[in-house]
Amino acid sequence: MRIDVLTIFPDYLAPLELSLPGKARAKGLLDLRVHDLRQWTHDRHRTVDDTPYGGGAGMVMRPEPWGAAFDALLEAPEGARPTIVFTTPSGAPFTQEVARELAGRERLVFACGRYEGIDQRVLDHAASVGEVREISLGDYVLNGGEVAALAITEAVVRLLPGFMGNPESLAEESHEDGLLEYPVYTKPAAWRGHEVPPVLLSGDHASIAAWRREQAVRRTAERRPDLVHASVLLDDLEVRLVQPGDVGELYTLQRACWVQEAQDNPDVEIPALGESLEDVVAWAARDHVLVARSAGRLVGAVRARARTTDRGTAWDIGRLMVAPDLHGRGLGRMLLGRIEAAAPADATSYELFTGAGSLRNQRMYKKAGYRLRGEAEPGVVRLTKRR
Ligand code: JD8
Repeated sequence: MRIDVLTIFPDYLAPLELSLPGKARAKGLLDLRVHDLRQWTHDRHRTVDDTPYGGGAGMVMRPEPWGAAFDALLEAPEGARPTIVFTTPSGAPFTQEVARELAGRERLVFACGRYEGIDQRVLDHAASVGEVREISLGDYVLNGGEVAALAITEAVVRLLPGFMGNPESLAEESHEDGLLEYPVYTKPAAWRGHEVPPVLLSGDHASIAAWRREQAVRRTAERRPDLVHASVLLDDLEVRLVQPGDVGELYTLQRACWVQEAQDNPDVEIPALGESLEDVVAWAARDHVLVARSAGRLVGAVRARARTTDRGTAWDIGRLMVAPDLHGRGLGRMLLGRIEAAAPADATSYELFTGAGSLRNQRMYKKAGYRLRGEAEPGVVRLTKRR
């Protein structure tokens, strides 16, 4: 693989000389070249930026140096069609899947911007000389694209065939099987009063593998429910729209799940406990209702409906329920993610309510990005999240 990096701060990419990419180069797996963009300027000040058309703060990177750089780097028509990666906060999220995809390319060219960004015509032009990918490292703002190019290069190069001593180890990694890493330990078996989990000292490989999987599922459910495919949480879990045949179980599950709410909020009237079967039939037909089923039983559900406000459409989420015996597996967080994803395109916010005394629920909602918005009525708190 050949990788070219275009930047006005070439020293920023010096770490690529070290560690992984350094070894890949030694193994002849990687031809890595870092270029100072200013070599394609022709004025005394080697200018790469100018003021933005339309006004506004900051400076924009001029197109000419980029055009000249691409001309120089891509002049060999017989060369492999390059994938030109613009690292940008407005790009598609970088993931292990994208890393695997890029690792299959023969040639990558990283265009690292600075200032307020690169003149858009550079990206439009680049599409005529290669495949253009706009990729973001994550939802936070950096001062330039170099850090992202560094990270993406490391994630890609380590996937190059022949690079990892034991390619098997790749398969077990986070994001490779959709789960986060399980906790790892090494000697000594006891350290400052902390013991290594006994199963890891047992030599029972089946139990060790089961423990590691259980830990990985638990961590993923708690920290990254968005990564959790339903079937990971419960072997044969199915999530789908409610059907008439579910409503009896839905009524029963609702009554079971709101017992805890009544205990946590003794002075609060709980509508869910006051509803009849007919009431549940009515809202199951009116609202967008998802149910989760496993092993032939209804194990969870959630409903939502759109509400027009003066600040756009709100997606009112409610009746999020998980069978009490299945708490702690991330089912609630997964259902919350699913119902959010089902919101209409014009929804601008999510809104839900829970008991002021339902601290476990509130913790889960806050972890999911919701903010407390005070008491909607005595003993009931309102939480919202911008979409
Ligand atoms: C490229 C210029 C700075 C960004 C005004 C601050 C990636 N995940 C990511 N966060 N930030 C970047 C990134 C930031 C960049 C450039 C990538 C070029 N900036 C700009 C817009 C707001 N300044 C990134 N990948």
